[in-house]
Amino acid sequence: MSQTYPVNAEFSEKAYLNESQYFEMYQRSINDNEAFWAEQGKRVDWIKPFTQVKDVSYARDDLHIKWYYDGTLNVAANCIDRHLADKADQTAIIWEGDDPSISKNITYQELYDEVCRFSNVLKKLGVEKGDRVTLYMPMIPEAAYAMLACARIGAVHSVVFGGFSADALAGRITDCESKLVITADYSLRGGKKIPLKQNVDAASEKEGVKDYLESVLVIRNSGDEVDWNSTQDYWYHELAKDVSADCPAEEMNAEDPLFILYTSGSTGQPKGVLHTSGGYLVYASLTHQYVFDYHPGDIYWCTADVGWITGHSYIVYGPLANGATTLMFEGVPNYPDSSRFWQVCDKHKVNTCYTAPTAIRALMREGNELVKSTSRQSLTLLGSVGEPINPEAWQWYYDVVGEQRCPIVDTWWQTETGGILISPLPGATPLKPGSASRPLFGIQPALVDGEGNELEGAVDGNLIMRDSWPGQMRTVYGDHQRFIDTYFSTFEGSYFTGDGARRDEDNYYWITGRVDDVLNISGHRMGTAEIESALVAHHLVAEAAVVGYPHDIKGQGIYTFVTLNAGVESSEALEKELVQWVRKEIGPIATPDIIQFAPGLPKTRSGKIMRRILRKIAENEFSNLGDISTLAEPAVVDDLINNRKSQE
Ligand code: 6R9
Repeated sequence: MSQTYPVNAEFSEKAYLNESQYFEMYQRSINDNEAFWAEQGKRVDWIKPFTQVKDVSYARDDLHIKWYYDGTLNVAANCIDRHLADKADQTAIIWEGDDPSISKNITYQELYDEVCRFSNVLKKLGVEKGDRVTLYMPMIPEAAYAMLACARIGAVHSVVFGGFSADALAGRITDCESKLVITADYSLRGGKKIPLKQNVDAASEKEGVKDYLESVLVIRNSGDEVDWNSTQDYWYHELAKDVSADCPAEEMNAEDPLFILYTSGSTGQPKGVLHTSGGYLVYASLTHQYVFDYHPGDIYWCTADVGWITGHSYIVYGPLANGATTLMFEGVPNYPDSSRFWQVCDKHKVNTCYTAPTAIRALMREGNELVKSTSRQSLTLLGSVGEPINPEAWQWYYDVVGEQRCPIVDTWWQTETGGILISPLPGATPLKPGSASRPLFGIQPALVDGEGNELEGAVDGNLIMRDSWPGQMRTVYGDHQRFIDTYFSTFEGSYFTGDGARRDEDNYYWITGRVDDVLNISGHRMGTAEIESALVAHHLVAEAAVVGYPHDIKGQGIYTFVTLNAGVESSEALEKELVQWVRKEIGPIATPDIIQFAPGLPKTRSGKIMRRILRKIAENEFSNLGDISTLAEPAVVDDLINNRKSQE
């Protein structure tokens, strides 16, 4: 068992909450739930104050989740306008370019002007309240402007990660029927250019996209040439030339949609996770304040991309709702070299650095010298998100990066939860390396067995949530039944997270990973079914099965078993072709690490692929295959074992 680190006394002195204050506030949030959330609702400015706090039913035949639902507000006004009185000249966003010589500071006043201009450009293009707008953007300030501009005029943004392919983008445009895509000519990462506009062009040629897509708004970022379609494409800088830097903020109901964000599930099609306005903002603001113990003047940096939920809640909405200074980084951890993160910390005097285990592991592999070449004296708090952090990586982060001075908040949450649900509070929670520790306010985690029976004490089980919280997703866009089936059917009356967890004798939670067919590759969710359907779409592939296996840097790697059509010979060239094929179909994050050609896959007599067996083979655990007597053809297992490929 690893050691426990007591609460850092110096940190605790200055923190909002110490340990007993956390317990007291947590108890109140559970015992007097509505009163607690009514009070927290005041952290945002309402146009019409709410009188109703919560209307939630997790019952399958009447599933609904509503918070603050008779109140009205505008999210962008909460993130910008209300800070102008005392923070107009304070930096809202520090932007650090991919090129280390380029950065800029954007004050709250400048943010106001930019977002209003952007809003007016959207209006010029005919975007109205309730319309969906897809963003396919680099990590540049315009990504935040565009999100906030949508929020300002009541449009619903759907940010698609810039690393996704044209195909993946097309599917996400048609699913939510976007009439506008906002993109840039190119994005820049680690000195390499990614042709975003070209991908949008390719996406707009895909089936069904033109039924909805009317215009493409392009930010000039790299300045390189791009193809131009004069009936559809608009340069942002041209439209922005003659618009006003004032734009009224639309009055929105608390339950009006704020954004859609697609995420992988255990079936093929990504789900459009829908978040609404009031509750989401209250929750993002609350968690950002307490988990990062954010005080005015602190410089806060979350290294995520705005294409993921972490970027939404903890680069843009949470920090800006709190009037914080939030750093946005265009680049990657290892460019120009692997000290970049710490160089950025020194350059901008960053106090809080919130990143992912996969980045920590990759930097750890480069050794301590690069870290030690930087000062990092401004850092007081470190954070982790996206996947379980292994104790070795935690220890390195704590000892080497934070010099044992900075608490680490290991924050567990999901796209669906909108904000952090389980995490240490830096001034309140003794730390155990690898544990996300305790629930935040109003959060009631429980562990259940496969039948849904609640498990007590120190035990392993499926992680569920008993009650709602304001930041919870409200539905799957366009498919409420899928929302109910995915999250509220496995364990009646509770929200099922899809994760397994262990609770220890101190009531700390240790997330063990997904219990469904969702992989976690470098902290990014990838459904095995999505990769399988991409492979099967190749004309030489008959069948494919995808499982995860332990990977040193990425946490999990992608192991694919592929059966070719009869008469097709396997070859190294075909292997390479299939890898490229998946990258083109989904994007580089879905790149298979291993392709094993298999004449047959292990199946039950009813034809179901036995993934349990494939997982064991991928994990190199042949002695422990379990019962294979129910297989239609047990002999295929020997062939799979004999031809297992190992990680290079
Ligand atoms: C925020 C985010 C969600 C899945 C989640 C879990 C894993 C996230 C974690 C963690 C262990 C942590 N996960 N944070 N596992 N410890 N601190 O990552 O959202 O992309 O939707 O992924 O990531 O498996 O279910 P999302």
